[in-house]
Order: sequence, then structure tokens, then C-alpha cells
Amino acid sequence: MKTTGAEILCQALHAQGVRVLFGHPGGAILPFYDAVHRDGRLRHVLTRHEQGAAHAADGWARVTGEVGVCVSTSGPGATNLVTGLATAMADSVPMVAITGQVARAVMGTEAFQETDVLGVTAPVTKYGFLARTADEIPGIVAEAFRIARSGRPGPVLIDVPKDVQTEAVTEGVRAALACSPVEAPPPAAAGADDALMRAKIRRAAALVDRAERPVLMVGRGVLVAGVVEAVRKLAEWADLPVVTTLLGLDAFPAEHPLALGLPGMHGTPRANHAIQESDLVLGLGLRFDDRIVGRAEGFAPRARIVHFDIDPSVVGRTVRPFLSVVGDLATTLPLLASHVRPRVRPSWTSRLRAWDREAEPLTPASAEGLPHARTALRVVAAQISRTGGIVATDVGQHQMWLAQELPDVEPRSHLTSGGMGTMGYALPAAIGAAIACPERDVWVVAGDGGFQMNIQELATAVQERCRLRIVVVNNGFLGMVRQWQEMFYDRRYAASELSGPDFVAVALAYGIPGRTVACGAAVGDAVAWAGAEEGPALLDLRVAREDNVYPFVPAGAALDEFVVAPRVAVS
Ligand SMILES: Cc1ncc(C[n+]2csc(CCOP(=O)(O)OP(=O)(O)O)c2C)c(N)n1
Repeated sequence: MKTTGAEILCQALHAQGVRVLFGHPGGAILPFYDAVHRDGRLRHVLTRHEQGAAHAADGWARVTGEVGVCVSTSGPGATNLVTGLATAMADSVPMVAITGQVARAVMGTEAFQETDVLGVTAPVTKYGFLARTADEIPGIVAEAFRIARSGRPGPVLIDVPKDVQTEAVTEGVRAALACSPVEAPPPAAAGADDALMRAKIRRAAALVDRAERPVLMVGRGVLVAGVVEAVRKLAEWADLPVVTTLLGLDAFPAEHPLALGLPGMHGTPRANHAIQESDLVLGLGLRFDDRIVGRAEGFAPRARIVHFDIDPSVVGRTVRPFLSVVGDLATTLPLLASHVRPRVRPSWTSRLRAWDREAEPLTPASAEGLPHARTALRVVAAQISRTGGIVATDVGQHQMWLAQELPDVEPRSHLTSGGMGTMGYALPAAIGAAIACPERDVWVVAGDGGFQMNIQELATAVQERCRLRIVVVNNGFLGMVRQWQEMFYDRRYAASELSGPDFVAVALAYGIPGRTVACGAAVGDAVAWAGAEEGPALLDLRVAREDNVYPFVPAGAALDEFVVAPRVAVS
């Protein structure tokens, strides 16, 4: 019997270890859907919008470390993936997107649902393939997965015209796939480059040994390279205080005595002062992006910066390193650790204690009696940590409060759109995470604005029986926008006040139990209730409407020029 392009695509995905696809069908991808159905080995999760499919694949990839796969039809289906691809690209998430395309004969004729998806997605993917024949498919799939995983991971797109999906493949191609093993990663670089790299690593170790006021900055690269344990051991061995970026939050235990918290725009006083006073910043697997660095010329003015990253293009982009080591942390970090000497730095440690580790002191309930979001999120965060949960946050104030408040969590358990700042990310990403880890509690923490952007995925969560606990932090505003308007636009709240539905009634309409919480004293019980539910379950958490996220480094300021919360008199 003849094998079609669609069938070989299924087989090729299977050969890569794919078990789950997130997608939404349509005309140009129907042969593939039919093949998936007949093949029976790939689970397909139907999201209600393709953006949801991309974020769900992203969430799945972030918690597993494997390549997430999403699928859409041509035209509008494909363009709906764009935000999800850009989100994954910015945060180095390995993904493969498969899009249907119009038949080869009509490509370029403005055919129904034709769009140049490779053109549209080129800047937000690592690479894009057009499968011109069915025979090419196994090779393209293997290459796409290799690219998605290798170096700095990211999304790759494969566009498959409908008639390529129905075309028969040549017999030999099928046989070749049957015996081709899953791509092994290329061997680490050797030779002259290797010697140079080793010399640089020895220099880096000497800098660490000599530093009196070092700070270790940990980014998502540490999670991607799988060196979380090794980083912790190095920090303890050499007494290195640690700051973790938003995307590296779960790469170092938040409650560790060496943990200084989040640096940057909403960083803790201790993290930001430490960076500014340090004499050595050792950055591992991060981009030193604008939110972390503040005014670049004012960043860590007394420090030498040593930067380890796999992506040469991020080195020197914002801050100029004294020394850079480009390579996989899985190789470079153990080498570094083998050269660094044990040390303690009691005077630096006691100096650090002079600065607050807390982002901001907690305040009692607001004048209206509504809970403060930060106080309530501390309760949510404690529950997540205590129960070994996973949390996906959306974008805005709640994202920062949760990041500031989150105690220890397992690596790969804090999912957020750090680079793109994509509202609408949390719910679908959590669905992907829940499907990857059905045994764990997965929490969604979203603002009332962002939650309304992909609220339709509640249906997906129900259909797929995802055990989600959803917390809508409801302040009736696009909170972070309002905060900026309060601070920089004289409180002119242009288009930032927003109405929403009764979220509990919406949840009920989807068959999800929900509770509204509007008083501080009820938060603990409500969170415990949500934790005990089978899931999905939803809390509409009504919070003080005009709270701000502190500390806050204004644009153009250096990290230690942050604004702190105004003191509230506690009666
Ligand atoms: C898709 C998208 N559109 C717009 C923005 C700009 N933006 C950043 S934060 C924010 C407000 C978020 O409000 P909400 O979801 O209610 O969360 P809150 O800040 O109140 O916690 C907006 C509009 C964005 N980040 N993403």
C-alpha cells in the first residue's frame, strides 16, 4: 500500500518522540489530521484558537524540556500562530509548528486561505521549511527538530501544501525513516577553539576566586542546559550570592540563603544593590536584557562582567562583558566549577543583609476592604510551592507580584512570557503543562485583562480534563498600564479601565466550579478550596484596584535608583 506525505509526517513525528500535538484543523491540513486519526499514536489536543495551540505547545515544552508541537491550517490558522511563535522565540522554547498550505499548483495565486506563512513567521522562528514533495518530509522533520533543540532553542515551522500531504512517497524513503534513529546532538567542539575556551574558563574561575563582592546571575539558559544542581553547588562552594531573572526564577531555590531574589525593573532592593556594588557579575545563560540591566551605562559600575551563554549574538548586546564564554553550559559550567576554589565572604554576606530581601512590606487590606493582590498572591504562591505545583502567569502586575512572592519550586515549574510579555499566555500554556504533567497541580495566575484574551481555552481545559487551578487577579484595570499612566501620565487612565464578565458565571458555563473572593480573610480558605478541587477550578480574586508594583526602576534609571512603595501607616 502507498504511504502518503501526511502518513509519513505522522511517522516522522513519532520517530522524534512526539506524543502530543496541539492544534486546530482546517481545509489545507485535513489530510494530515486524517492520518493522525488513522495512525492513532499521537494525542491531539484541540485548542479553541491557534494562539492557544502555540502557547500550549510552549507550556508543554517548558515543563518537559522537549520539543512542543502545534498544528494549524493555512491562512488565518497559520497567522494565528504568530504570537505564540514569537513568544517561544523570545524565551528560547523548542517548538515545531506544522502548517497546512494551499496546493502547489495554486500557490502564489491568492488562493483561498493562502498566506505566505514562511514570510510572515521568518523573524519569529529559528527556521522555516516548505515541504515541496512528500519524499522530503522525513528529512525536513528530522532537521526541524534538530534546529529547534540545538544551540539556543526556538521554534521552527514546517509548511506542507495540501497535495504534498496526499502525494505518495517513494518506497525507499519510507524504509529509510524506519531505520533512522532520533538525531543525536552534534559532538561538543574540540581542537583549537576548545583550548581557547578552556583558557577563558580558567580566567573566569580566577576572577571568581579573587572577587570580594561577586554576584551570580542565573537565567533560563541554566534550565535549558540542565545544570540547575551544578549551579547551586557552585554557588555554595564559592559562596556566591545569586540573583535569578524572571525566566530563571525556578533555576535556583528562592528560599536558599544565597538567593537575593529578582533583579531589574521590579527587582528586590537586595538584588539590585548587590549588582550595583558587586565587583564581579557572573552571568549564566541570560541575555542581560533591558529589564534586567536598567540604564546600560549605569549597570554594575564597579564590576567586571563575565558572561556564559550559548548564543554568541546575545554577548555584548547591552552590557560589554570583560570576558565571555560562548558554549553549552552543560560543558562549560562543570569546567568552571572544577577550577573555582572554595571560599567564604563574610563581609559581603553581612553587607547584603543591609538591604531588603522582600520586594515590599505587606500592607493590611485596602480601604475598600479588598485584599491587596500581593498579599493574596503570597498565599497562592505558598500553596503552589507546598504542593510541588507548576504555575503559569500572564503579563502585568500580577506576573511581577507572583514572581516576587514565589517560594521554592521545582525547576521548570514557573512559566511566563518574559521576552515578549504576551498577555493571554497563561491559560493555554498551563494546559500544555497539565497535559505533560497530569499528576501535578498546575496553577494559572492571570490578570482580568490577559485572561480575557484567551478565555476560550477554558473549553479545552474541560475537554482535556486538565487539573488547572485558575486565579484571576481582578482589579478592573489593565493594571500595569494603569500603573504607568499613574506614574508617568499624570493619572490619565486612557483605555486602561476595563470591564469583564462575571468570571465565576463564565467558568460555570464551561462546567468549571468557581468562587469569588473579595475580602482578605477569605483568601486562605478559597485557595485551599481551589487546591482541593479535582480541577479545573477558578477563583475570581477581587483585589484593591489601584495597587502598584514596587520596587520600580524607572526607564533610563540605574538599578539602584529604584522607587519604593510609599510607607503606609499601619494602625
Ligand atoms: C498581547 C498584549 N497586548 C498588550 C500588552 C501590553 N500590556 C502589558 S501589561 C498590560 C495590562 C495587563 O492587565 P491585566 O491582564 O489585567 O493584568 P494586571 O496588570 O492588572 O495584573 C498590557 C495591556 C501586552 N503585554 N500583551
